Amino acid sequence: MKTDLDMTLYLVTDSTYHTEETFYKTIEEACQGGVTLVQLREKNCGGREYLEKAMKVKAITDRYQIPLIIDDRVDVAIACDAAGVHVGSSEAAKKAYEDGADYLGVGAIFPTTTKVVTIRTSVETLNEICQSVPIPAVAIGGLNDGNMDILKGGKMAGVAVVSAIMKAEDPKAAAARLKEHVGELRG
Ligand code: TZP
Repeated sequence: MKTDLDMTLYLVTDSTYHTEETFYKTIEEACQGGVTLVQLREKNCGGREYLEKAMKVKAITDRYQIPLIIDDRVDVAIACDAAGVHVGSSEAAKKAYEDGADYLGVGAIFPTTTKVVTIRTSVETLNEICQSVPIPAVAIGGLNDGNMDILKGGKMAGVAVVSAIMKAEDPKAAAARLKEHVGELRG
């Protein structure tokens, strides 16, 4: 995986509440709004369909020079020349690092409406993790413009969101606002 990724505002996609058209449009607008990294996350897709989607998303992210990560499928990541693959791990942070993880997603910071098996994680735990492993950690889970102040002063490399962009009426504006907010959090 490329290791110099900018994780400031990390969009994790969710196609479940989108038509094909609005799905790609939302990703494109999020790129225009300033997301710094995109993960294609599909949980109900066969390999061929996943790759087709990955190629389409990659064509979009390439236009904005934004790296694309593929969730769970190394073969799809290689086939579409993605920047990396996201491998979910329920292991403790240190173990994931020792096993070779390049970065960690830590959460859920808040309850999430996205379909995912996760446990709540406090900001204190997030900060402890950030200090105990030398790889970047992004905060994830229920985060949006209205509640991310809770992360103020945190050592995370960035903030990852699904709904705050994928469900936004104006994904470009939402991404721009979120990115500015992450910048403020870091002071
Ligand atoms: N991993 C931990 S929480 C989560 C993932 C993929 C979902 C985050 O979604 P949302 O909509 O930003 O709460």
